[in-house]
Amino acid sequence: MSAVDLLDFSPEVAEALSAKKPIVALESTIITHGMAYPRNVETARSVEEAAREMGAVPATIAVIDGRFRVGLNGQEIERLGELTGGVVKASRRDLALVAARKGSAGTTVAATMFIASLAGLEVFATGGIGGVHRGAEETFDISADLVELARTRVAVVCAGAKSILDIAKTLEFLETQGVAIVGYRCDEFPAFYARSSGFKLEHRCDGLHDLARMIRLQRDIGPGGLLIANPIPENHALEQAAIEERIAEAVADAKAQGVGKKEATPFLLERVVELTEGKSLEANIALIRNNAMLAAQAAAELARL
Ligand code: PSU
Ligand code: MN
Repeated sequence: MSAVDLLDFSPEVAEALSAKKPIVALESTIITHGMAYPRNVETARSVEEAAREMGAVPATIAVIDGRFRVGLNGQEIERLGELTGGVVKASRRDLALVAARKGSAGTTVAATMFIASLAGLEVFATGGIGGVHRGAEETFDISADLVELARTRVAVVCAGAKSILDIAKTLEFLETQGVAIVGYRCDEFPAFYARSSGFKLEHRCDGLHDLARMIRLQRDIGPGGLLIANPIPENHALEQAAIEERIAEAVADAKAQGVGKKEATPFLLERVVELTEGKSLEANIALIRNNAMLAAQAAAELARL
C-alpha cells in the first residue's frame, strides 16, 4: 500500500480537482487544539467561507477513522470541534500510527502540508506556523512544521509566528533548512498579532501575479515549499508591547507548570486568550480569514498562469 491509498476526498474537493478549480488546503489542529468549542467550529466554517468568497474551494484536512480526509463537511467539522482535547494532535510523525489504529486527529501545519501535497494541492492557509520555542537552547523544542516546509512542495500562507515563539531563532532555523520566505506587501516577518516583528525579510511581493509565479517556480525547483508571510489586517492588529507582556506571562506559566512537548503550543495559545480577555482570539480569527483569502486568490491566479 502507498500513502495515496489512505486519501479520501469530499465530493466537492474531488470535483474541484478534476475540473482544475482553485483549492485551498486548511489545517485542523486549529479546530482540535487551537481554540475552544464552539468558537473553533465557527472559525473553521468562517475561514472556509472566506476562501469561497475569493473563488476557491476550501479543503479542510484531518485524519478521520484512519483515513486522510481532504475536505470536511459541516457536520464533520462540528464533530471534530466537539472532540477538543479528546483527539490526537497529529504532526507528520503521528500520521501512520494514528492511521494504523483507525483513529482521528487534527493535523498540524506539518501533517497538513504532507497530506495536501499527497493530494496534489498547491496552496495552504493557516494562522501561524509552529516554530522554535523560547528556551529551545535547553529544551530543543523546534516545531516539525519548519522541517516540513523544507521538504514538501506546498505554499503556506501564514501571519508569521506568534511571539510565544522565538522569532529570531525560527527565522535562523528556516534559513538553515533552505526555506523560501516572501513577505506579501511587507518588508518584515510579521509577528502574528502584530504586523511587524523587527526582522527584515529578503524578499517581498506586491501582487498576485508575481506571487503565483513565485509559488509555481518554488514548486518546480523545490525541494521545499514557499512560506508566504501575510500580516494581520491593520484594524485587527494588537498593540505590540501589551501583547508581548501577556505572552511573557504565559511562557512563564508554562515553565512553572512544566508544560512542554506537543502540549506547549495549545497551552500557550489558551493562556494568551485568557490573559488578553479574548482579544487575542478575535485577532487570531481575523488573521486566519485574511490568510485564507490571500491563499484563495493565489490559487485562482495559479489556475490562470
Ligand atoms: N500557531 C497558532 N495556532 C495554532 C498552531 C500554531 O497560532 O493552532 C498549531 C498549528 O497546527 C501548528 C502547531 O502546526 O500548532 C504547531 O505545534 P508544535 O509546536 O507542537 O509543532
Ligand atoms: Mn514542539
